[in-house]
Amino acid sequence: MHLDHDLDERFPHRHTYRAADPKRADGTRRALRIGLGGPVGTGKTATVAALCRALRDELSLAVVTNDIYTREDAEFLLREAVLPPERIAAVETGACPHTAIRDDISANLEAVEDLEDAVGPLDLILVESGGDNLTATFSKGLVDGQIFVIDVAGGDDIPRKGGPGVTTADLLVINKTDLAPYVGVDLEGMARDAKAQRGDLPVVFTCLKAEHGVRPVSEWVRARLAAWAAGPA
Ligand SMILES: Nc1nc2c(ncn2[C@@H]2O[C@H](COP(=O)(O)OP(=O)(O)O)[C@@H](O)[C@H]2O)c(=O)[nH]1
Ligand SMILES: [Mg+2]
Repeated sequence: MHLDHDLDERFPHRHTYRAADPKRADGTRRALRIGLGGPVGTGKTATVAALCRALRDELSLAVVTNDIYTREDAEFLLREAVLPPERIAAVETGACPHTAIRDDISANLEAVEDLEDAVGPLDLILVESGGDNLTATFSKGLVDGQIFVIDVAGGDDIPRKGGPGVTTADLLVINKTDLAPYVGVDLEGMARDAKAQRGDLPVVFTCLKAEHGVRPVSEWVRARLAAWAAGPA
């Protein structure tokens, strides 16, 4: 019927807000899936690269990147050799990048599941969003936790402006602290504004240009993994 068809168009079948099953078909606990969102250029790919370098010796990792029309982020990660090539998958989202992580997540789910099949069992899969504005969030059907990355160069009013990424992400990363003196940004003010928006949800400041600059994020990921592994099998 006409009306049903309209509904099908608006709500594709794999559209879901439910958390994906935490178990594999064989009953073991599947990889923890962490999404990284945030505006273009804030340092999502740099964070993914640094996390891979920090964690790859102790964990079995894979990455899914989302680009609008290209495979640029995946190609950067391949060039940097942060992981073996078979552990990096690219989804070309076309049109609107946040649709592919929030509404019709089927291409991303397929990429995640294919990685588990091809190189699993995996401990952790990082999913980088194509990046757009402050409204991008991941469907809970795609990831188990989300990191939102903003940067100092975007201005110190970003935390105050809020939006679902800033207010509800499981971890807010404020990157490029090295640029603060050049752009006249007050980091303490940013921290206060972020706290006002987020209450007890964690906020970390990073400078990925510094050695071990990703450590506050990798420590958060380790803690999430420990909690995930301790969950029911
Ligand atoms: N100065 C500075 N530049 C950074 C930092 N982190 C990332 N960048 C640079 O910012 C640019 C955008 O980073 P990228 O990870 O591609 O951003 P994405 O679009 O969010 O994935 C690149 O040129 C990075 O080298 C940082 O902490 N400080
Ligand atoms: Mg990127």
